[in-house]
Amino acid sequence: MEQSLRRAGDGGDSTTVTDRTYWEQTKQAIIDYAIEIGIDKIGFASADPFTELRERLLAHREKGYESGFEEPDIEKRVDPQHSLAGAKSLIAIALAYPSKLENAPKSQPGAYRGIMARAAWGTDYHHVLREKMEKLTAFIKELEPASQVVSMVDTGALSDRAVAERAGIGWVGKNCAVITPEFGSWVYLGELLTDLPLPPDVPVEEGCGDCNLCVDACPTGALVQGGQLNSQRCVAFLTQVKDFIPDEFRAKIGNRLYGCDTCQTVCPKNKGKHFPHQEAFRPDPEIAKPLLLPLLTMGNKEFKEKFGQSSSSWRGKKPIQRNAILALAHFKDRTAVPTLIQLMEKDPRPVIRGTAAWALGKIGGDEAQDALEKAKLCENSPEVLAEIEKGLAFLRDESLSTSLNR
Ligand code: B12
Ligand code: SF4
Ligand code: SF4
Repeated sequence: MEQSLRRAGDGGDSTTVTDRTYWEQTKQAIIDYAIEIGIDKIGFASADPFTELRERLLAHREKGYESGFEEPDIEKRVDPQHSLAGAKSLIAIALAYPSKLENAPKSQPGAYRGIMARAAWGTDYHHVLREKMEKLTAFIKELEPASQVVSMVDTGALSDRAVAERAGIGWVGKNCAVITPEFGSWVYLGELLTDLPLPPDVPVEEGCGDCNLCVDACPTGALVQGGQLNSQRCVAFLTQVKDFIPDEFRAKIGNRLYGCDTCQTVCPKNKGKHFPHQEAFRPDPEIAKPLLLPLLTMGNKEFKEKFGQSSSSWRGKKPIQRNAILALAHFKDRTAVPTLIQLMEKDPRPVIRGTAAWALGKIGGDEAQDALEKAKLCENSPEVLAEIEKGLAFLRDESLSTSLNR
Protein backbone atom coordinates (compact mmCIF):
# COMPACT_ATOMS: atom_id res chain seq x y z
CA MET A 1 0.00 0.00 0.00
CA GLU A 2 1.36 3.39 -0.95
CA GLN A 3 0.54 6.89 0.09
CA SER A 4 1.58 10.44 -0.70
CA LEU A 5 3.88 12.15 1.75
CA ARG A 6 3.05 15.82 2.15
CA ARG A 7 4.87 18.05 4.54
CA ALA A 8 3.58 21.48 5.54
CA GLY A 9 5.15 24.13 3.31
CA ASP A 10 6.22 21.74 0.61
CA GLY A 11 4.02 23.57 -1.90
CA GLY A 12 2.07 20.46 -2.74
CA ASP A 13 5.14 18.58 -3.89
CA SER A 14 4.64 14.94 -3.07
CA THR A 15 6.92 11.96 -2.61
CA THR A 16 5.58 8.46 -2.80
CA VAL A 17 6.74 6.16 -0.03
CA THR A 18 5.34 3.14 1.74
CA ASP A 19 2.88 3.73 4.56
CA ARG A 20 5.34 2.52 7.12
CA THR A 21 8.09 4.88 6.03
CA TYR A 22 5.59 7.71 5.86
CA TRP A 23 4.44 7.27 9.47
CA GLU A 24 8.00 6.56 10.66
CA GLN A 25 8.98 9.91 9.19
CA THR A 26 5.98 11.66 10.68
CA LYS A 27 6.86 10.13 14.06
CA GLN A 28 10.47 11.28 13.69
CA ALA A 29 9.33 14.80 12.81
CA ILE A 30 7.18 14.85 15.98
CA ILE A 31 10.12 13.60 18.06
CA ASP A 32 12.45 16.25 16.60
CA TYR A 33 9.96 19.01 17.29
CA ALA A 34 9.31 17.72 20.83
CA ILE A 35 13.03 17.94 21.56
CA GLU A 36 13.15 21.43 20.06
CA ILE A 37 10.43 22.68 22.45
CA GLY A 38 12.09 21.16 25.52
CA ILE A 39 10.15 17.93 26.05
CA ASP A 40 12.53 15.57 27.84
CA LYS A 41 11.12 12.25 26.69
CA ILE A 42 8.50 11.15 24.22
CA GLY A 43 7.07 7.71 23.47
CA PHE A 44 4.40 6.26 21.19
CA ALA A 45 1.84 3.54 21.82
CA SER A 46 -1.29 2.07 20.35
CA ALA A 47 -4.61 3.44 21.58
CA ASP A 48 -6.00 -0.04 22.30
CA PRO A 49 -8.04 -0.33 25.50
CA PHE A 50 -6.08 -0.90 28.73
CA THR A 51 -7.78 -4.20 29.49
CA GLU A 52 -5.59 -5.21 32.44
CA LEU A 53 -6.02 -1.80 34.02
CA ARG A 54 -9.82 -2.26 34.11
CA GLU A 55 -9.47 -5.18 36.55
CA ARG A 56 -6.96 -3.26 38.65
CA LEU A 57 -9.13 -0.17 38.85
CA LEU A 58 -12.18 -2.21 39.80
CA ALA A 59 -10.25 -4.02 42.55
CA HIS A 60 -8.82 -0.66 43.68
CA ARG A 61 -12.34 0.77 43.99
CA GLU A 62 -13.73 -2.28 45.75
CA LYS A 63 -11.01 -2.11 48.38
CA GLY A 64 -11.68 1.59 49.01
CA TYR A 65 -8.18 2.61 47.88
CA GLU A 66 -9.27 5.46 45.60
CA SER A 67 -8.42 9.04 46.45
CA GLY A 68 -11.49 10.56 44.80
CA PHE A 69 -9.26 12.68 42.55
CA GLU A 70 -9.38 10.10 39.75
CA GLU A 71 -11.82 10.17 36.83
CA PRO A 72 -14.80 8.25 38.27
CA ASP A 73 -15.88 6.54 35.02
CA ILE A 74 -13.66 3.45 34.74
CA GLU A 75 -14.64 2.86 31.10
CA LYS A 76 -13.35 6.34 30.23
CA ARG A 77 -10.15 5.57 32.10
CA VAL A 78 -9.39 2.40 30.21
CA ASP A 79 -10.64 3.09 26.69
CA PRO A 80 -9.05 6.00 24.81
CA GLN A 81 -11.98 5.92 22.35
CA HIS A 82 -14.07 7.76 24.96
CA SER A 83 -11.66 10.68 24.84
CA LEU A 84 -11.18 10.63 21.09
CA ALA A 85 -13.38 8.53 18.80
CA GLY A 86 -11.15 6.96 16.17
CA ALA A 87 -7.98 7.31 18.27
CA LYS A 88 -5.21 5.06 16.93
CA SER A 89 -2.13 6.26 18.80
CA LEU A 90 -1.07 7.68 22.13
CA ILE A 91 1.89 10.01 22.41
CA ALA A 92 3.26 10.10 25.94
CA ILE A 93 5.51 12.93 27.09
CA ALA A 94 7.63 13.41 30.19
CA LEU A 95 9.22 16.54 31.63
CA ALA A 96 11.93 16.18 34.25
CA TYR A 97 11.87 18.22 37.47
CA PRO A 98 14.58 18.88 40.04
CA SER A 99 15.02 16.66 43.08
CA LYS A 100 17.38 18.85 45.11
CA LEU A 101 16.63 22.16 46.76
CA GLU A 102 19.68 24.26 46.14
CA ASN A 103 20.37 26.90 48.87
CA ALA A 104 17.79 25.30 51.14
CA PRO A 105 17.01 27.52 54.13
CA LYS A 106 17.54 25.83 57.50
CA SER A 107 14.76 25.04 59.94
CA GLN A 108 15.71 26.46 63.35
CA PRO A 109 14.08 26.77 66.78
CA GLY A 110 11.71 29.73 66.54
CA ALA A 111 11.95 29.67 62.73
CA TYR A 112 10.72 26.23 61.80
CA ARG A 113 9.94 25.45 58.19
CA GLY A 114 7.62 23.15 56.31
CA ILE A 115 8.37 21.31 53.10
CA MET A 116 6.50 21.18 49.83
CA ALA A 117 6.86 18.01 47.76
CA ARG A 118 8.98 18.43 44.65
CA ALA A 119 5.90 18.19 42.43
CA ALA A 120 4.87 21.56 43.88
CA TRP A 121 8.16 23.34 43.18
CA GLY A 122 8.29 26.11 40.62
CA THR A 123 5.43 26.74 38.19
CA ASP A 124 2.45 24.39 38.30
CA TYR A 125 3.35 21.51 35.97
CA HIS A 126 -0.17 21.39 34.50
CA HIS A 127 0.46 24.78 32.85
CA VAL A 128 3.94 23.88 31.67
CA LEU A 129 2.97 20.52 30.14
CA ARG A 130 -0.22 21.94 28.62
CA GLU A 131 1.74 24.67 26.88
CA LYS A 132 4.20 22.14 25.42
CA MET A 133 1.37 19.83 24.34
CA GLU A 134 -0.48 22.71 22.67
CA LYS A 135 2.64 23.44 20.64
CA LEU A 136 3.01 19.78 19.76
CA THR A 137 -0.66 19.58 18.76
CA ALA A 138 -0.28 22.62 16.49
CA PHE A 139 2.79 21.03 14.93
CA ILE A 140 0.99 17.74 14.25
CA LYS A 141 -1.96 19.63 12.77
CA GLU A 142 0.40 21.46 10.48
CA LEU A 143 1.90 18.16 9.35
CA GLU A 144 -1.47 16.47 9.02
CA PRO A 145 -4.25 19.06 8.78
CA ALA A 146 -7.03 16.46 8.82
CA SER A 147 -5.77 14.78 12.00
CA GLN A 148 -7.59 14.75 15.33
CA VAL A 149 -5.49 15.45 18.42
CA VAL A 150 -6.56 15.67 22.07
CA SER A 151 -4.15 16.25 24.96
CA MET A 152 -4.34 15.69 28.70
CA VAL A 153 -2.23 15.94 31.84
CA ASP A 154 -3.23 14.72 35.28
CA THR A 155 -6.87 15.83 35.15
CA GLY A 156 -7.73 13.87 31.99
CA ALA A 157 -9.60 10.57 31.87
CA LEU A 158 -6.66 8.30 31.10
CA SER A 159 -4.13 6.89 33.55
CA ASP A 160 -1.02 8.91 32.72
CA ARG A 161 1.16 6.18 34.25
CA ALA A 162 -0.40 3.35 32.25
CA VAL A 163 0.00 5.35 29.02
CA ALA A 164 3.62 6.25 29.81
CA GLU A 165 4.39 2.63 30.66
CA ARG A 166 2.96 1.34 27.37
CA ALA A 167 4.74 4.04 25.37
CA GLY A 168 8.16 3.13 26.77
CA ILE A 169 8.67 6.25 28.90
CA GLY A 170 9.53 4.16 31.93
CA TRP A 171 8.52 1.23 34.08
CA VAL A 172 6.27 1.26 37.14
CA GLY A 173 8.02 0.72 40.46
CA LYS A 174 6.71 -0.70 43.72
CA ASN A 175 6.24 2.94 44.78
CA CYS A 176 3.71 3.21 41.88
CA ALA A 177 5.86 5.80 40.08
CA VAL A 178 6.86 5.65 36.45
CA ILE A 179 10.63 5.44 36.65
CA THR A 180 12.58 6.51 33.59
CA PRO A 181 16.11 5.22 33.05
CA GLU A 182 17.27 8.81 32.36
CA PHE A 183 15.59 10.99 35.01
CA GLY A 184 14.45 8.45 37.59
CA SER A 185 10.88 9.01 38.74
CA TRP A 186 11.26 12.79 38.87
CA VAL A 187 9.12 13.32 35.79
CA TYR A 188 5.68 14.72 35.08
CA LEU A 189 3.59 12.87 32.55
CA GLY A 190 1.14 13.92 29.88
CA GLU A 191 -0.27 12.47 26.68
CA LEU A 192 -1.79 13.22 23.32
CA LEU A 193 -4.32 11.02 21.58
CA THR A 194 -4.49 11.06 17.83
CA ASP A 195 -6.15 9.24 14.97
CA LEU A 196 -2.80 9.01 13.15
CA PRO A 197 -1.39 5.45 13.02
CA LEU A 198 2.05 6.22 14.43
CA PRO A 199 4.43 3.27 14.98
CA PRO A 200 4.53 2.23 18.65
CA ASP A 201 7.58 2.04 20.91
CA VAL A 202 8.38 -0.86 23.20
CA PRO A 203 7.91 -0.72 26.98
CA VAL A 204 11.01 -0.34 29.19
CA GLU A 205 11.97 -3.69 30.70
CA GLU A 206 13.30 -3.03 34.14
CA GLY A 207 12.01 -3.84 37.56
CA CYS A 208 12.55 -3.46 41.28
CA GLY A 209 13.93 -6.96 41.78
CA ASP A 210 14.26 -7.76 45.47
CA CYS A 211 14.28 -4.13 46.54
CA ASN A 212 11.41 -3.13 48.83
CA LEU A 213 12.81 0.10 50.25
CA CYS A 214 9.85 2.31 49.34
CA VAL A 215 7.28 -0.07 50.83
CA ASP A 216 9.30 -0.26 54.06
CA ALA A 217 9.94 3.50 54.23
CA CYS A 218 6.35 4.65 53.69
CA PRO A 219 5.43 6.40 56.96
CA THR A 220 1.82 5.20 56.95
CA GLY A 221 2.02 1.77 55.31
CA ALA A 222 0.08 3.13 52.32
CA LEU A 223 1.87 0.90 49.81
CA VAL A 224 -0.17 -2.21 50.50
CA GLN A 225 1.90 -4.22 48.07
CA GLY A 226 4.36 -3.39 45.34
CA GLY A 227 2.64 -1.05 42.86
CA GLN A 228 -0.59 -0.74 44.79
CA LEU A 229 -1.45 2.23 46.95
CA ASN A 230 -4.20 2.76 49.48
CA SER A 231 -4.68 6.48 48.84
CA GLN A 232 -6.66 6.93 52.06
CA ARG A 233 -3.45 6.22 54.00
CA CYS A 234 -1.07 8.11 51.69
CA VAL A 235 0.39 11.32 53.13
CA ALA A 236 0.38 12.88 49.66
CA PHE A 237 -3.40 12.48 49.70
CA LEU A 238 -3.93 13.38 53.35
CA THR A 239 -2.10 16.71 52.97
CA GLN A 240 -4.67 17.63 50.31
CA VAL A 241 -7.92 16.80 52.09
CA LYS A 242 -9.91 19.78 53.31
CA ASP A 243 -11.29 18.25 56.50
CA PHE A 244 -9.59 17.09 59.70
CA ILE A 245 -6.80 14.61 59.16
CA PRO A 246 -7.58 11.33 60.99
CA ASP A 247 -5.71 11.13 64.32
CA GLU A 248 -3.55 8.14 63.43
CA PHE A 249 -1.83 10.09 60.63
CA ARG A 250 -1.36 13.53 62.22
CA ALA A 251 2.03 12.90 63.78
CA LYS A 252 3.24 11.03 60.70
CA ILE A 253 2.82 14.00 58.43
CA GLY A 254 5.83 15.63 60.09
CA ASN A 255 6.52 19.01 58.47
CA ARG A 256 5.05 18.12 55.06
CA LEU A 257 2.82 20.94 53.84
CA TYR A 258 1.81 19.43 50.52
CA GLY A 259 2.50 16.00 49.04
CA CYS A 260 5.07 13.43 50.07
CA ASP A 261 8.26 12.26 48.39
CA THR A 262 9.51 9.59 50.79
CA CYS A 263 8.88 6.59 48.52
CA GLN A 264 10.83 8.34 45.75
CA THR A 265 13.72 9.76 47.77
CA VAL A 266 14.57 6.31 49.14
CA CYS A 267 14.52 4.72 45.68
CA PRO A 268 17.97 3.63 44.48
CA LYS A 269 16.85 4.26 40.89
CA ASN A 270 16.70 7.96 41.76
CA LYS A 271 20.24 8.04 43.11
CA GLY A 272 22.14 10.97 41.60
CA LYS A 273 19.12 12.01 39.50
CA HIS A 274 18.73 15.76 39.72
CA PHE A 275 17.66 17.68 36.64
CA PRO A 276 17.17 21.39 37.16
CA HIS A 277 17.27 22.30 33.45
CA GLN A 278 13.56 23.11 33.13
CA GLU A 279 13.57 26.76 34.20
CA ALA A 280 9.85 26.68 35.06
CA PHE A 281 10.34 24.01 37.76
CA ARG A 282 13.21 25.72 39.58
CA PRO A 283 12.01 26.27 43.14
CA ASP A 284 12.03 29.46 45.13
CA PRO A 285 13.47 28.10 48.42
CA GLU A 286 11.17 30.37 50.46
CA ILE A 287 8.15 28.76 48.82
CA ALA A 288 9.45 25.18 48.64
CA LYS A 289 10.47 25.33 52.32
CA PRO A 290 8.48 28.19 53.84
CA LEU A 291 8.55 29.43 57.41
CA LEU A 292 5.60 27.87 59.22
CA LEU A 293 4.43 30.59 61.57
CA PRO A 294 3.71 33.28 58.93
CA LEU A 295 1.58 30.73 57.02
CA LEU A 296 -0.94 30.67 59.87
CA THR A 297 -1.93 34.31 59.52
CA MET A 298 -1.54 34.65 55.76
CA GLY A 299 -4.45 36.36 53.95
CA ASN A 300 -5.97 35.17 50.67
CA LYS A 301 -4.19 37.81 48.61
CA GLU A 302 -0.80 36.94 50.03
CA PHE A 303 -1.47 33.23 49.55
CA LYS A 304 -2.32 33.80 45.90
CA GLU A 305 0.75 35.95 45.35
CA LYS A 306 3.13 33.52 47.05
CA PHE A 307 1.70 30.10 46.26
CA GLY A 308 -0.70 30.77 43.36
CA GLN A 309 1.85 29.60 40.78
CA SER A 310 2.53 26.34 42.59
CA SER A 311 0.54 23.14 41.99
CA SER A 312 0.05 23.06 45.79
CA SER A 313 -2.51 25.89 45.60
CA TRP A 314 -5.28 23.96 43.88
CA ARG A 315 -7.02 23.04 47.15
CA GLY A 316 -6.75 26.58 48.51
CA LYS A 317 -4.98 27.85 51.59
CA LYS A 318 -6.82 25.92 54.32
CA PRO A 319 -5.16 22.49 53.93
CA ILE A 320 -1.71 24.10 53.85
CA GLN A 321 -2.48 26.12 56.99
CA ARG A 322 -3.84 23.02 58.76
CA ASN A 323 -0.69 21.12 57.80
CA ALA A 324 1.46 24.01 59.03
CA ILE A 325 -0.28 23.74 62.42
CA LEU A 326 0.49 20.00 62.52
CA ALA A 327 4.11 20.75 61.59
CA LEU A 328 4.41 23.24 64.46
CA ALA A 329 3.05 20.56 66.79
CA HIS A 330 5.61 18.13 65.34
CA PHE A 331 8.41 20.57 66.25
CA LYS A 332 6.71 21.38 69.60
CA ASP A 333 7.32 25.04 68.80
CA ARG A 334 6.49 27.02 71.94
CA THR A 335 6.84 30.33 70.07
CA ALA A 336 3.75 29.33 68.06
CA VAL A 337 1.49 29.09 71.14
CA PRO A 338 0.08 32.68 71.09
CA THR A 339 -0.81 32.43 67.38
CA LEU A 340 -2.34 28.98 67.85
CA ILE A 341 -4.46 30.33 70.72
CA GLN A 342 -5.64 33.17 68.48
CA LEU A 343 -6.62 30.68 65.79
CA MET A 344 -8.37 28.34 68.24
CA GLU A 345 -10.42 31.23 69.62
CA LYS A 346 -11.14 33.29 66.54
CA ASP A 347 -10.68 31.46 63.25
CA PRO A 348 -14.03 31.00 61.47
CA ARG A 349 -12.97 27.58 60.05
CA PRO A 350 -13.67 24.64 62.41
CA VAL A 351 -10.79 22.58 60.91
CA ILE A 352 -8.33 25.33 61.79
CA ARG A 353 -9.76 25.94 65.29
CA GLY A 354 -9.81 22.21 66.04
CA THR A 355 -6.34 21.44 64.65
CA ALA A 356 -4.94 24.41 66.59
CA ALA A 357 -6.50 22.97 69.78
CA TRP A 358 -4.94 19.58 69.10
CA ALA A 359 -1.56 21.20 68.43
CA LEU A 360 -1.74 23.24 71.64
CA GLY A 361 -2.24 20.02 73.59
CA LYS A 362 0.77 18.47 71.85
CA ILE A 363 3.03 21.49 72.45
CA GLY A 364 1.87 21.88 76.03
CA GLY A 365 2.66 24.45 78.74
CA ASP A 366 0.48 26.50 81.12
CA GLU A 367 -0.53 29.08 78.54
CA ALA A 368 -1.80 26.34 76.19
CA GLN A 369 -3.63 24.60 79.05
CA ASP A 370 -5.42 27.78 80.23
CA ALA A 371 -6.46 28.61 76.68
CA LEU A 372 -7.81 25.09 76.05
CA GLU A 373 -9.84 25.15 79.26
CA LYS A 374 -11.25 28.56 78.38
CA ALA A 375 -12.05 27.47 74.81
CA LYS A 376 -13.90 24.44 76.11
CA LEU A 377 -16.45 26.77 77.70
CA CYS A 378 -16.94 28.98 74.64
CA GLU A 379 -16.72 26.62 71.65
CA ASN A 380 -20.01 25.55 70.02
CA SER A 381 -18.85 23.18 67.29
CA PRO A 382 -18.97 19.52 68.46
CA GLU A 383 -16.02 18.53 66.23
CA VAL A 384 -13.86 21.38 67.57
CA LEU A 385 -14.88 20.53 71.12
CA ALA A 386 -13.70 16.96 70.48
CA GLU A 387 -10.29 18.33 69.44
CA ILE A 388 -10.13 20.53 72.56
CA GLU A 389 -10.77 17.41 74.66
CA LYS A 390 -7.95 15.60 72.84
CA GLY A 391 -5.64 18.56 73.53
CA LEU A 392 -6.54 18.52 77.23
CA ALA A 393 -6.03 14.73 77.34
CA PHE A 394 -2.47 15.13 75.96
CA LEU A 395 -1.75 17.62 78.75
CA ARG A 396 -3.13 15.28 81.40
CA ASP A 397 -1.03 12.38 80.05
CA GLU A 398 2.02 14.63 79.98
CA SER A 399 1.63 15.77 83.61
CA LEU A 400 0.96 12.17 84.70
CA SER A 401 4.14 10.90 83.08
CA THR A 402 6.13 13.84 84.52
CA SER A 403 4.92 13.04 88.06
CA LEU A 404 5.63 9.32 87.58
CA ASN A 405 9.17 10.11 86.42
CA ARG A 406 9.94 12.29 89.44
C1 B12 B 1 -5.21 10.28 41.92
C2 B12 B 1 -3.75 10.62 41.82
C3 B12 B 1 -3.02 10.65 42.99
C4 B12 B 1 -3.56 10.08 44.31
C5 B12 B 1 -3.45 8.53 44.22
C6 B12 B 1 -2.09 8.05 43.68
C7 B12 B 1 -2.05 6.61 43.21
N1 B12 B 1 -0.86 6.03 43.24
O1 B12 B 1 -3.08 6.04 42.83
C8 B12 B 1 -2.61 10.74 45.34
C9 B12 B 1 -3.22 12.06 45.81
C10 B12 B 1 -2.30 9.90 46.57
C11 B12 B 1 -1.40 11.03 44.47
C12 B12 B 1 -0.13 11.17 44.98
C13 B12 B 1 0.98 11.41 44.18
N2 B12 B 1 0.98 11.72 42.87
CO1 B12 B 1 -0.59 11.62 41.73
N3 B12 B 1 -1.95 11.34 40.45
C14 B12 B 1 -3.16 10.92 40.58
C15 B12 B 1 -3.83 10.81 39.20
C16 B12 B 1 -4.74 12.02 39.02
C17 B12 B 1 -4.63 9.51 38.98
C18 B12 B 1 -3.88 8.25 39.44
C19 B12 B 1 -4.79 7.06 39.51
O2 B12 B 1 -5.71 6.92 38.71
N4 B12 B 1 -4.56 6.20 40.47
C20 B12 B 1 -5.30 4.96 40.58
C21 B12 B 1 -4.32 3.84 40.24
C22 B12 B 1 -5.01 2.51 40.52
O3 B12 B 1 -4.02 3.92 38.82
P1 B12 B 1 -2.63 4.45 38.18
O4 B12 B 1 -1.66 4.69 39.24
O5 B12 B 1 -2.87 5.55 37.23
O6 B12 B 1 -2.28 3.18 37.25
C23 B12 B 1 -1.42 2.16 37.66
C24 B12 B 1 -2.03 1.36 38.74
O7 B12 B 1 -3.31 0.98 38.29
C25 B12 B 1 -1.12 0.18 38.80
N5 B12 B 1 -1.76 -0.86 39.63
C26 B12 B 1 -3.00 -0.86 40.13
N6 B12 B 1 -3.23 -1.95 40.85
C27 B12 B 1 -2.11 -2.67 40.81
C28 B12 B 1 -1.81 -3.87 41.41
C29 B12 B 1 -0.55 -4.39 41.20
C30 B12 B 1 -0.24 -5.67 41.84
C31 B12 B 1 0.41 -3.69 40.42
C32 B12 B 1 1.76 -4.23 40.21
C33 B12 B 1 0.08 -2.48 39.84
C34 B12 B 1 -1.17 -1.97 40.05
O8 B12 B 1 -0.89 -0.07 37.42
C35 B12 B 1 -1.24 1.11 36.64
C36 B12 B 1 -0.20 1.39 35.61
O9 B12 B 1 0.99 1.80 36.20
C37 B12 B 1 -2.57 10.83 38.25
C38 B12 B 1 -2.80 11.50 36.90
C39 B12 B 1 -3.57 10.61 35.96
N7 B12 B 1 -4.57 11.15 35.32
O10 B12 B 1 -3.24 9.46 35.79
C40 B12 B 1 -1.51 11.58 39.10
C41 B12 B 1 -0.06 11.12 39.02
C42 B12 B 1 -0.05 9.62 39.10
N8 B12 B 1 0.53 11.67 40.23
C43 B12 B 1 1.77 12.01 40.10
C44 B12 B 1 2.61 12.43 41.18
C45 B12 B 1 3.90 13.15 40.81
C46 B12 B 1 2.23 12.16 42.50
C47 B12 B 1 3.12 12.30 43.76
C48 B12 B 1 4.56 11.91 43.57
C49 B12 B 1 3.02 13.76 44.24
C50 B12 B 1 3.71 13.99 45.58
N9 B12 B 1 5.01 14.18 45.60
O11 B12 B 1 3.07 14.03 46.58
C51 B12 B 1 2.38 11.35 44.74
C52 B12 B 1 2.90 9.91 44.66
C53 B12 B 1 2.13 8.92 45.48
C54 B12 B 1 2.33 7.49 44.96
N10 B12 B 1 3.22 6.75 45.57
O12 B12 B 1 1.66 7.10 43.98
C55 B12 B 1 2.27 11.82 38.68
C56 B12 B 1 3.18 10.59 38.60
C57 B12 B 1 4.45 10.79 37.79
C58 B12 B 1 5.28 9.53 37.76
N11 B12 B 1 6.55 9.70 37.47
O13 B12 B 1 4.83 8.42 38.00
C59 B12 B 1 0.89 11.69 37.90
C60 B12 B 1 0.94 10.78 36.68
C61 B12 B 1 0.50 13.13 37.49
C62 B12 B 1 1.26 13.61 36.25
N12 B12 B 1 0.55 13.81 35.16
O14 B12 B 1 2.47 13.75 36.25
N13 B12 B 1 -1.75 11.09 43.15
S1 SF4 C 1 3.82 9.35 48.92
FE1 SF4 C 1 4.50 9.07 51.07
S2 SF4 C 1 2.73 8.23 52.16
FE2 SF4 C 1 2.31 8.03 49.93
S3 SF4 C 1 3.04 6.00 49.39
FE3 SF4 C 1 4.78 7.34 49.06
S4 SF4 C 1 5.91 7.33 51.03
FE4 SF4 C 1 3.87 6.46 51.42
S1 SF4 D 1 12.63 1.82 46.16
FE1 SF4 D 1 13.16 -0.21 45.35
S2 SF4 D 1 11.20 -1.26 45.33
FE2 SF4 D 1 10.71 0.89 45.49
S3 SF4 D 1 10.43 1.59 43.39
FE3 SF4 D 1 12.56 1.96 43.91
S4 SF4 D 1 13.62 0.12 43.17
FE4 SF4 D 1 11.45 -0.38 43.29
